[in-house]
Amino acid sequence: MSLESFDKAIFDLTNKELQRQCDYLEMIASENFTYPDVMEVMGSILTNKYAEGYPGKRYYGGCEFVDEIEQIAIDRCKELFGCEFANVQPNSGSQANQGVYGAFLKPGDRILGMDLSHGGHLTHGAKVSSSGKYYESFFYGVELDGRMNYEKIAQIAEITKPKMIVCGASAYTREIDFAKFREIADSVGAFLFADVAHVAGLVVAGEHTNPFPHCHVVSSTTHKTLRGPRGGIIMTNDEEYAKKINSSIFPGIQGGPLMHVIAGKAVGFKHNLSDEWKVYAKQVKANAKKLGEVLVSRGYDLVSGGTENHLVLLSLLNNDFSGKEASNALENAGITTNKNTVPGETRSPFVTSGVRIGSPALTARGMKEAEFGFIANKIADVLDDINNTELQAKVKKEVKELAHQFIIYDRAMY
Ligand code: DSN
Repeated sequence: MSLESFDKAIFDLTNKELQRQCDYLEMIASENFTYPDVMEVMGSILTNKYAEGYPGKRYYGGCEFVDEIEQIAIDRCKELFGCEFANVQPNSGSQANQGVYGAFLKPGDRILGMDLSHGGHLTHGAKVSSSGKYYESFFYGVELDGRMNYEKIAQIAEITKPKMIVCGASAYTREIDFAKFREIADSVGAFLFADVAHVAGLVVAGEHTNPFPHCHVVSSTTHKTLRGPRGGIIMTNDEEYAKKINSSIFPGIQGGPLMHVIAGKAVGFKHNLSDEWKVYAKQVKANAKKLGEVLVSRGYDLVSGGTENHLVLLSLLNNDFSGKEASNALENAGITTNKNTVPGETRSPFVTSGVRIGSPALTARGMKEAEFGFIANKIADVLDDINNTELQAKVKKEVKELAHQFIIYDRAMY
């Protein structure tokens, strides 16, 4: 029986979501459109298989084919990042990070990560996350110019003496200097952990500095700039660390691995290893740059003044409307973004003075600088007259027309 006849409610809602993804301009910096072949394998019979353990060392029979699949995913992941060991089982980026902490820390140990309100991530020690509950977390941030000050981070490390330093961000527009972080970590005898979820797709294309060989352990998600299935990975060059990571993930915090997703990771990695990937990653950066340039030319402030990666962070500290109002107005105009705090924030985290805008998803649809210039002007038009709902409706029609020129999925693919 088809999904349509068995469960019309879920069938219809999934189609509505497909329509939304096709009609709107997806500019949430952490989202992307994965490949139909990745979705094909994720929707396959591989979901039926239990394979607790690792390739060649499973607790169940019948694992000969999933062993090969996981090994291919591991080998491709290592090739991509240029590292020696990879665990492709984490179900998400958060679980990957939880697995890293479990492998190297004891409850109460000190970690030093980037402040969530400065562009860090919940799992980098935020008090509401288990990373801030089980470990004693301290934070560094960015300066008012939106950039990390490595000397200041070194001073904070010197004072707080963390066992682990976490680098990596969710809303940072400049390259992260992993070598400098390693110097800081070495100066206080700390372990260096990089979470490159946001920039991984750029890293593997050589469009962002590689965290290896500087970091002891690296985690990432596979669905953001990497454009693969939703999930996590952990990598290292040290065999002893790899063993600790493996047991921290299974049996530490996970049971049976999601073999259909691991197969999706393998397929995604094959895309990431292709020559086309380098073209895509370069375009992601060029598009974000264009977006930023046009917004600045229209009088808008960007945190750090521009971007070196896949996102821009619009600062509304000097505007009389908030990040929340701006992202709502843009949503009404068919442009999906998210509100974000900015350095020097004066509004609450539920309101904010910033909007994070990313280029990965629309680049996956084939859009280039010309389209990003057009979109940036539309964003500025909407924000210039933020309460004009008629204008929002007009822009919504225009961006839908643009979106439909860049087909990403059709019903037959899915
Ligand atoms: N939720 C992701 C982001 O938007 O950056 C991070 O996990």
